[in-house]
Amino acid sequence: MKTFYTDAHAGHAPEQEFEGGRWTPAVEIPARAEAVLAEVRARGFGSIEPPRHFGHVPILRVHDAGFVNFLSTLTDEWRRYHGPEADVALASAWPGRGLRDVPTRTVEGQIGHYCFDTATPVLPGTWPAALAAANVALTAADALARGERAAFALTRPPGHHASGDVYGGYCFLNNAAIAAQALTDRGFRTAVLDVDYHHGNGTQTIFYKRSDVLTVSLHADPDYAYPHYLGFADERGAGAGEGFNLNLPLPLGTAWDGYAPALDAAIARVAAHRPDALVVSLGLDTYAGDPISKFKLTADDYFRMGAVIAGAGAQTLFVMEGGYAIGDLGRIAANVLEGFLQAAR
Ligand code: Q9C
Ligand code: ZN
Repeated sequence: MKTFYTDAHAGHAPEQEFEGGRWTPAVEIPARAEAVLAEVRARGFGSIEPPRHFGHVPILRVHDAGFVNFLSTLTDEWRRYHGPEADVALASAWPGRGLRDVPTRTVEGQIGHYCFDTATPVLPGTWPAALAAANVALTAADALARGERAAFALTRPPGHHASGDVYGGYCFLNNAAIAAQALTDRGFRTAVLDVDYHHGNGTQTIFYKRSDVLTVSLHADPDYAYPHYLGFADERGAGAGEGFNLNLPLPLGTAWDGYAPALDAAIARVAAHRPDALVVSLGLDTYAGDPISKFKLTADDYFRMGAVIAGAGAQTLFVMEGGYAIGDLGRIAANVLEGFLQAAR
C-alpha cells in the first residue's frame, strides 16, 4: 500500500487553541503527521510519494467558491482589519438564532459565518497546508483510479468537520469528501466510513441529500461529545439521500466489546451499498490514551479494525483525520493498515 505525504502540512502549526474558556496547548500539530510517517516508513508497507497538484476544480466540487476565497485570503484580510502583526484569525461573534447569517463586507462578519468553533485558529501557513492535504487525498484517490487495492493519504490538517462552507474542529478542507467526490466523478460507486472519535459533521452535511455517496459514521454520542450539534442516530439523510446516512453514536468509555458490533453494523451497511471505493476517515482518537477523547480502544484493537474494514471488499482509501496521543499515534495508525493488508490478501 502506497502512502501519500508532503511536509507542507507543517505550515499549519498552531501553538494554542481556545477551548474551555482558556488558551490551551494545541493538539493538532505537525508532530502528529511526522510520527505516523516515521512508523509507516519503518513498517515498510510500500513507497511514500508526494502529492500532485489538482488545482481548485476538484475542491470546488465539494466547497463553496465564497468559502474557498475567504479561507485563501483570510490572513491578508485579518491583518488589514487587526494590524500587520495579527497572525491568529479566530471568530469573536457568530450569527446565532434571530441574527442574519450572511458574510458581511469585513472579515469580522465573515469569519463567524464561515467558522463554527474557537478551536480552529487560521495562521498565515494554514491555507497552503490545507490545500496540500486536499492534494494528498486527491493523489491517493487517483492511485485507486489507477487500480491500486488501497492507499493511505497521510493528511493534516484533518478534514471531516469541514462542510461545503463552514470550517472548524481543526479542519478546513474536507480531504475525505474531496477524494470521495473525485472518485464518484470518475465513475466509482463510493461510500465513506468515518471512524474518528468525533462525528464527521462536515462529511455528513456534504453528502446528506445524495444517494450516490453513502456516509456511515461511528463516534462518541453528540449528547456528551464534540461537535455537539450533529451526529445523532435519527439523522438518516434527506430527500434523495434518505437512508444514505448512518450514524452510530456510542457511549462514553466505549471499548472494543462495544465498538466491534457497531463496526460490524457499519461494514454491513457499507457492503449493502456495493461500493467500488471505500473512503475511510481514519481518526485515531478512539484510542484509550488519547488526551481529548473518552473511548478505550487498545493498540491491538486497531489491527482488528483494519481487518474488519477489509471485509467491505472495496478498493479502500484511508484518509487520516484526528488522533492526538502522539507517542502511540504512529503505531496505532500502522496497526490499522497492517490489519487491513493481512485480511485483504
Ligand atoms: N473538550 C478532530 O478530531 N475540541 N477534531 C474538543 C473537547 C475540538 C476534533 C474539545 C475537537 C476537534 C479532527
Ligand atoms: Zn476526532
